[in-house]
Amino acid sequence: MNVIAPKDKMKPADFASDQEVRWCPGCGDYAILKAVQRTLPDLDTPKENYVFVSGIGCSSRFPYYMSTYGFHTIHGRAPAFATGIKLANPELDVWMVTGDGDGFSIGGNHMLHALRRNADMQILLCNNEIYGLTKGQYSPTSETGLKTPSSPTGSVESPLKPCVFALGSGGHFIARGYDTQKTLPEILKRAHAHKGTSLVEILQNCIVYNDAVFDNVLARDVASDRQLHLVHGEPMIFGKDSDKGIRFNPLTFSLEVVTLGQDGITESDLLVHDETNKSLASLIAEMGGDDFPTAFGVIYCNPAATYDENMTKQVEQAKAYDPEPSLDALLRQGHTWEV
Ligand SMILES: Cc1ncc(C[n+]2csc(CCOP(=O)(O)OP(=O)(O)O)c2C)c(N)n1
Ligand code: SF4
Repeated sequence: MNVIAPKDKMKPADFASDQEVRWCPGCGDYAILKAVQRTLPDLDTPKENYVFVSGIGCSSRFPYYMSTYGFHTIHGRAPAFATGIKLANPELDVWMVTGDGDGFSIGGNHMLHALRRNADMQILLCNNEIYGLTKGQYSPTSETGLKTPSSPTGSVESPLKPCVFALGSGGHFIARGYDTQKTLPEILKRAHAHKGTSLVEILQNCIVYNDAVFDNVLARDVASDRQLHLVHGEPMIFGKDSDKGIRFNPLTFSLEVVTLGQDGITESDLLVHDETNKSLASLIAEMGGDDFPTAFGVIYCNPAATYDENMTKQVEQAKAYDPEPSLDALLRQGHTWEV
């Protein structure tokens, strides 16, 4: 009897290419790259089926550094390439990597339709709230008042919130993490397990043009009070003494931060995370700023039929209806006329 030896499990190093990484020393993109390389060996995809697709920006150099198939495409148009790749060969495991400028400025419209269509792929949004590659102009996610070469007296725009945008666009999987987060691979695995378009916003430090912009949420001394790590089915508790929580106030139809033990408040008063609840997801996606912690983890997960499934089905139906279609006949049907 022939025994087939089990294939050795891939290692993170197997996904690192031989290209010299050209990000600035200390850039958050390094940690994101490592997190992705740590994630892939645990997935059930054959190595040759991975495809990384990006637009233009520092973060969009990602495919060069992965030892997988990849496309470094044009500014803002990665969703169109990624969708086309998935439709042409649904066996492929498509990962799109983009920045806040690439994905939400020039690429905002394409991003909207990718989320709405729901082809099965992962979108990793490296959000550093700035244009890194073009030397620090403000981006759609930059804070109001940010002074940059293109907003010398401060941006007067209100920042776009990627997770809120994704929910509004009809996205079915929306999560948030940050570059140096130890559990980022777990979030990426959940995104991968979801059948449909998954958007993962990853807060990413640009050490050169927007350094420490997330320190009010991520710095060690404030982290436990400024971060809420979501667990489906668990009450929303945070704070360094695990004594703070999120409650829904039905009178104001809004969330509020409460302290356990104060005014008779107990754990049973707190909201329990339900990642399938879209109304709850939109309240959680908005959290942050001075009054609320920022939510990390899976904000929304509610699978639906995917674009690639629907399209494959439609093609099969069309073939069954007419096994020998003629393009010429198709062009000549209906209203045609001689000029
Ligand atoms: C059509 C077009 N317009 C503008 C540019 C210039 N450009 C290249 S990258 C970029 C912004 C990148 O910012 P972001 O997506 O946030 O990525 P980061 O570099 O911060 O990772 C711009 C405006 C371009 N390459 N092509
Ligand atoms: S400019 Fe910013 S985003 Fe670009 S490589 Fe340098 S640190 Fe990273």
